[in-house]
Amino acid sequence: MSDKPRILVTRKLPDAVEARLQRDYQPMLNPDDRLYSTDEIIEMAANADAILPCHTEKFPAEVIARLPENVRAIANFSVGHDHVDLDAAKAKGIIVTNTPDVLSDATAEIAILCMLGAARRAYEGERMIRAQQWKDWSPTFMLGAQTTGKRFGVVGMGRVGQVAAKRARGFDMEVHYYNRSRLSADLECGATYHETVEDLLPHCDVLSIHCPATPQTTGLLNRERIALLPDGAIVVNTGRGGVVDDEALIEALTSGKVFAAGLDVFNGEPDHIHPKYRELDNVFLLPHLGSATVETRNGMGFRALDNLDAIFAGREPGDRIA
Ligand code: 8YV
Repeated sequence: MSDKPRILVTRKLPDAVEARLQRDYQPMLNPDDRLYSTDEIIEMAANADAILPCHTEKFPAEVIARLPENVRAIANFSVGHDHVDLDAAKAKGIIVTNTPDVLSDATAEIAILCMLGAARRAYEGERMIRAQQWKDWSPTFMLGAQTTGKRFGVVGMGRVGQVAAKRARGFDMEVHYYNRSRLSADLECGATYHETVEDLLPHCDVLSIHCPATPQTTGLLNRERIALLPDGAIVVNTGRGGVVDDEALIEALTSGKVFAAGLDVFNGEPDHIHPKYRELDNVFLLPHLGSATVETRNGMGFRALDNLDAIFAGREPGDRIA
């Protein structure tokens, strides 16, 4: 019998990642990519030394409590970790890791796509052509908002926020940000720091959300804060849906207070997002594609495996979060 560690892999991962798993571990793979129930995960975990989940599998305290003692680690295939109760894991002695850095470029690309898609009315244009409704052109046809030279405001200037800001500078945008702590000058790259979200918002022609979902950031973009944005601002969210109060954003999109929004993440995703988003023309919607490139998904898998390699070699994993 092999003495290689047994890894419960909850979702179908890229081929190169699964090949490395097969080489170095005894993986329980999910070739059909079926979404497992919590009960199934608990049951399969009886034969696992570690679990390699995605954000689609939830580990609140009550699930962590039910995990068998043989589970030594949860090596996430994600940078976000709002799906895992870190305190509960720590209390139970389960090591938790994530996959930072490797998805910053891909997610920042999607932020810029969301910004431009929203600002330049990409959804309306796409739909018009596909529906054979493009009949005319005129100087006042489908005018959008120009972003070049405008102000790009970032909430959450972590790794992804910093790359998004760098890309926005490519559009000559002036970068403003709020972060729990101010960055050093070399990371700030001339961006203007605001000590509170309230201070930042009036400076955002484009507001791009990159902070993690925490109890403190839940519903952060609410009615009162939206009122602080300049009229006609653009809202971009590639972080987590929970940071946005959907009713408030939809109200602002309907009134025109917010010109348009580009959203890659949602409350209730994938199939219980606010239905009104589907009806609005001034939203550019993507199904959580932030990290969805071959390079990045391989990078995330390899990073999760690097963490597992360290754990099972008795070393400290590079991306330990609990
Ligand atoms: C991933 C993400 O696709 O890593 C994250 O936090 O939001 C996504 O880009 C997903 O979480 C994978 O589990």
